[in-house]
Amino acid sequence: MARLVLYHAAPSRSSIVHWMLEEVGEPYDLHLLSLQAGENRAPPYLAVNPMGKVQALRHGDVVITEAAAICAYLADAFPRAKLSIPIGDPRRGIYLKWLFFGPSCLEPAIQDRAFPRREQAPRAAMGYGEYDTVMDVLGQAVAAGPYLMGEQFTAADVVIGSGLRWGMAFKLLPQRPEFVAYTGRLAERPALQRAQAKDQELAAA
Ligand SMILES: N[C@@H](CCC(=O)N[C@@H](CS)C(=O)NCC(=O)O)C(=O)O
Repeated sequence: MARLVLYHAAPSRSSIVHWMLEEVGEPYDLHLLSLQAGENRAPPYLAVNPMGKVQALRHGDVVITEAAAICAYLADAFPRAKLSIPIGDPRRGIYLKWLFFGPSCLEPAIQDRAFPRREQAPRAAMGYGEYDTVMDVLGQAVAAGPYLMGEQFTAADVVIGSGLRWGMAFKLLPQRPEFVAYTGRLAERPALQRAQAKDQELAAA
């Protein structure tokens, strides 16, 4: 079986895939990079991810980048973990919607809140529309629970859940009761707890 290697820096966005790998439950290695020392911009890592960003996942001969793509890949590659909605199941469309909603709507909305534009961009020109709509849509999506796809926890929860956790921690998202309840349920997952504990250890080292 080809080995899984996560190019990782703690704390950073690569904690998203770190959590996902814990959910998958297959053995993996961490290849640590120091962002402070600029290792992510040095030629050896640029050969892995020319974007110079963590994260990247190596699986045998294949390298995958972009958190949501990696989570989708892992969910499909290891179906035993039941983190994907399989091809042929009509609910897969909804699952894919949430996987893509993370990087195309939630993250840009958070980033624009963190780094406001000098001029308000026209709603029609913004892929995510506007911040409040993104919050309302997500609030509704996580209200019923326990997870985005109902009873089944999936890779989409890792992507959206990570965005909500991060945004709330940095006070860039409102403490809506639905968000608090949903991220509270996620925080109870042993896989997330393991990844977090390891990341805290790495950050302190
Ligand atoms: N779209 C990328 C975003 C990755 C990203 O922005 N990573 C940050 C860490 S949170 C990074 O590598 N920053 C270092 C830099 O750009 O120099 C993904 O989903 O993996």
